[in-house]
Amino acid sequence: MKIKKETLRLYAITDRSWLKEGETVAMQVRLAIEGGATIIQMREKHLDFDEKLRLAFELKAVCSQYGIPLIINDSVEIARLSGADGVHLGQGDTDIDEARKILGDGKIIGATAHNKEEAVKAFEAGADYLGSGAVFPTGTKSDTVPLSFDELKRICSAVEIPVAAIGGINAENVKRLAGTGISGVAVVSAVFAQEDIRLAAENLRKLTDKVCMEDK
Ligand code: TZP
Ligand code: MG
Repeated sequence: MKIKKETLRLYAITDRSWLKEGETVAMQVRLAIEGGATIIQMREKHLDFDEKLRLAFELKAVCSQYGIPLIINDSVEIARLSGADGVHLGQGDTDIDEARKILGDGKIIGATAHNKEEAVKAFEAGADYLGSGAVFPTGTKSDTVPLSFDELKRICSAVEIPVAAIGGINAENVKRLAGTGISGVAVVSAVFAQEDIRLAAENLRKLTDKVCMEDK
């Protein structure tokens, strides 16, 4: 499904390791959306299939209340069964055309692209958006490879779908992405690890809006 650039503006990715006492992922997602997250990804690597499915249903209900799309990381099957809005596929996950056959044209398929070649391949295979990084060092994912701003620029100009930068992005460094052509930023810790999730999302959304508007 074609998505607007603005939909990718502040892409908040869940991580239950940041839950405070008495807090649930659904509560965190609600705060992120109220602060200005424009799209949510459920990324819970350590849950088993049934737990992931249960959480996906719960998050879908929250996201639907606000009209915000819910994307499932890695699993086409969880995306399909939960009625989520789409799936995000890494280079090692299901092929994009296979995912499209299962989910249909009405769903969003996002893909990871580490360079221009992967970006063009994913675009031609029918991806609706790209996630590209890591643009900054991150403690959230251990196996990231640095992505230069120049390569990010090449990725953005090579495809006709929106691109979100990912990896170590926060309120202090987001400005440095101006001029790359990104449509938004995808973050875990800059939103979900913060004391006040709603305020953190609101602040990062404002800063990211500025970065992306300047590029227009
Ligand atoms: N993929 C590339 S970097 C990354 C993922 C999932 C982690 C992003 O997390 P953070 O906390 O925003 O650096
Ligand atoms: Mg994956």
